[in-house]
Amino acid sequence: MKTPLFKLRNLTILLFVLGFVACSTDNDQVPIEEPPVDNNPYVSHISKVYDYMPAIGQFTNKLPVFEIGDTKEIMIKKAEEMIKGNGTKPLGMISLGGFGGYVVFGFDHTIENKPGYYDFRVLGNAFWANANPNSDASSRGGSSEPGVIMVSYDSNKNGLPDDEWYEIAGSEYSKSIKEYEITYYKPDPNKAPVISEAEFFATDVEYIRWEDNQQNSGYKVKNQYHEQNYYPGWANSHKITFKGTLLPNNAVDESGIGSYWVQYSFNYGYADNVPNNDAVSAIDIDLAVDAKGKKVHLPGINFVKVYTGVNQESGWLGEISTEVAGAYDLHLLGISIKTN
Ligand SMILES: [Ca+2]
Ligand SMILES: [Ca+2]
Ligand SMILES: [Ca+2]
Repeated sequence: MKTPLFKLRNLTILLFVLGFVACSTDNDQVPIEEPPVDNNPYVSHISKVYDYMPAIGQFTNKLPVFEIGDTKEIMIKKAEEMIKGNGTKPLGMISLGGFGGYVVFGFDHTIENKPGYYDFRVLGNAFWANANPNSDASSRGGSSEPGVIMVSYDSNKNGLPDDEWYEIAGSEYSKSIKEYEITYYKPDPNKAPVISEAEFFATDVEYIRWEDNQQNSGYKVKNQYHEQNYYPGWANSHKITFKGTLLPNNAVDESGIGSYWVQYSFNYGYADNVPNNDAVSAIDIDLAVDAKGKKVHLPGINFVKVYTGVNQESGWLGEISTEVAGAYDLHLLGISIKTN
């Protein structure tokens, strides 16, 4: 399969060039030093993918491709092939689907937590919009699909991710809902699709039913751009539940008529939130907190889990779904970004 460099929706948003530039946000908590040239598409220090389960999404079963008969183990291997670097061939990309879809990977060495410096970076496919109809926008936007990052140190030294996990407390940590839970129900392929004039892009506005633990429920929409099954093809159960920290919605219909959606970036601390060569995509291990929100100091990390952190449909752009295209150790590459 030829790996698409961009999502179709990302390419399409580029066609909506209207002549404004989204304003940068002023925030003294974000890295101020730009990294040297480091957007090398060949570098990832991931050595193994331990787990992969996307949620519902327009790229689920496509990135990576699911073929009839593929087991979860095969899909994990396919995900690994995409995001494990070998230094010679370009990396691929995996999609995590909507809220909760995740990947767990590890490195062949401990990424050191250098005091006062950002330590690693998760690669995604975020990019800034060329234009934004809202010239008063207070943050940078375009295609930002923030994923929550969790880290773990191999404290029992057995080479396996069976140690305690810590969340990287990004800029939205205090505004997020902890212990959020969402359940998606497997769609019945024989169900008659529901069409809505308002959602011109949709081929079924009641495609996949979902319920969360905050008394919300709704449907995930199927769009005309992606016709495959959006429910993971290897998941046999009639429903699938994901848990985690829910970030605020970040997509806004800036046109007011559904034609121009901007997915705004958060200030710091997430995957697939800003472009890979932007200093804000760097992560400081000292942002890690335990399950009670208490700061922890880790000597380094061996494992990372990334999951889609937002539960939002952004019109014809589809659901907010984090992509992962690798990860690397900033220190190993000689990239030095101070935390203040
Ligand atoms: Ca650090
Ligand atoms: Ca371990
Ligand atoms: Ca993305």
